[in-house]
Amino acid sequence: MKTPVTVLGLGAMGTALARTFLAAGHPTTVWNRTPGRSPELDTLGADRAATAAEAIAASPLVVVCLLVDDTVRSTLDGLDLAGKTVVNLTNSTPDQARATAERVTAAGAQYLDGGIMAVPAMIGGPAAFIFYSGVEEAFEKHSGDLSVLAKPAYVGADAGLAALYDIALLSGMYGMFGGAQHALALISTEQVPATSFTEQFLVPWLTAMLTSLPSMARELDNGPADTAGSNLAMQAAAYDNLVTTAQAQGVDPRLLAPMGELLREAVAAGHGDRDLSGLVDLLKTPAG
Ligand code: FVH
Repeated sequence: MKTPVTVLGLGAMGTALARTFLAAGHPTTVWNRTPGRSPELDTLGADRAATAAEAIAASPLVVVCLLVDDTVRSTLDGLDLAGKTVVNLTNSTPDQARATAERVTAAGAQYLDGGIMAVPAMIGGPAAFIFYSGVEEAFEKHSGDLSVLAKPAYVGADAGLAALYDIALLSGMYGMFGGAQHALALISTEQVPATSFTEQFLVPWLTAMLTSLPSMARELDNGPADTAGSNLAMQAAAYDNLVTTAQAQGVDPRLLAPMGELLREAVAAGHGDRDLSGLVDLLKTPAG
């Protein structure tokens, strides 16, 4: 028999998680603050618990997927978690994850924090992965169960690490989307169709540029190397044209402008011969 699983939270993501556990044959108990959400799960065989406590009591493996950290706290605090493995897939900061780990551990459970790198439609599919951190024994015990949701990637015993990896990837994603939104705003000022511009030019260009990331990462690990013809002094000089063009076309440069400031700072600090990896150290400085 497959491990019985409880899913707390039936938002878009919790529903996808519960549906995927059910499809894989796990006896699945669900609970949601607002009763009756995602009725299709009943047809698929889910047991619906009336309270979070009842749902937790039903399974050794408890997966939590709520809106934010506060909701996890208010849902779990005071409940009997003895002997359970609690896997919290709610988006959290590293510090929030560590604090939840302490509370859940004090309540007698083993804790894993998780960062889902997928949208709900990707759950159970080949491109989805989930970072986990926390008690390694709990991960070893349940990685098979959790792998039905997405490829599991265990990143360490510090419960905050999965959130750090998750937020690092989300930060990269929002930077990429921010650049793309700006490009689309710019091009639409001349009535260029967004679809053809995106398919013919934006996606191929961004895809080509992404291939330079591993060499930048190697520089961070191994020290500066050849800039391959695109040094920061050149980029800082050209960047002014990005902001000036945005303003001339009536596009707000607020997503773009900070990068220009950073480039100028890097050149002023003597890093003009580096490539974009030279900005990473500059970003780390204020936080120490
Ligand atoms: N959906 C996505 O694309 C992303 C993908 C990556 C991971 N995130 C994170 O997953 C968490 C849940 O996201 P979601 O998409 O399921 O969010 P919603 O559809 O808005 O559902 C929210 C659930 O949280 C429940 N909830 C809200 N407040 C409370 C509370 N005070 N006490 C108990 N439960 C609460 C809500 O219940 P209800 O409103 O139906 O009663 C939903 O079950 C999230 O951390 C994402 O960042 C998703």
